Amino acid sequence: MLKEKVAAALNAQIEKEMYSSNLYLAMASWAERNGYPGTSQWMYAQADEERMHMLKLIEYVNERGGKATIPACDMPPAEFESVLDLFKKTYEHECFISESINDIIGVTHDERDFTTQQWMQWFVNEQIEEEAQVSTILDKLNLLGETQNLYFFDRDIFSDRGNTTSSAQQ
Ligand code: OFO
Repeated sequence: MLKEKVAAALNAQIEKEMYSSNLYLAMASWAERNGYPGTSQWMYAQADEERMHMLKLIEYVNERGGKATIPACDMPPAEFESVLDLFKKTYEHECFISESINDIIGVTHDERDFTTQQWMQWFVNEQIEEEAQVSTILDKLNLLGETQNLYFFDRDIFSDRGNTTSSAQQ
């Protein structure tokens, strides 16, 4: 049976994963409207991954005798400045999520819930991967520099996902 504080922390994370999914959907939609189909597909795929993270948490809370609640969610922004802005915000958001995952691990430690602590390791690894992946994309965008020839970046970006979606689908 999940302890109350652990269940509360996991439920708060469900909301964050839902927001992440909606944030990336908003980014996908912006990219689609602004002529970046590759970036848009990348963001749609990212939104799917975040939804999968949310489902993973819901299932775990219920399986362990807790009560997963489905929250209302803040509305993400609809407008962004540029493709670079999208990925800068993605990186910041992923760092925020990593902190949040660490906080949950702190709660599981305090509550001596070592089962959940171990289970959360999947999310720790996922965050390492996601931060690294977005940081690489930011490096590429920065290399393009001021002129930002985004045509080739956008054409190539979706193929980058090929190597990275697999762990989220486990
Ligand atoms: Fe982007 O990560 Fe969920 O957890």
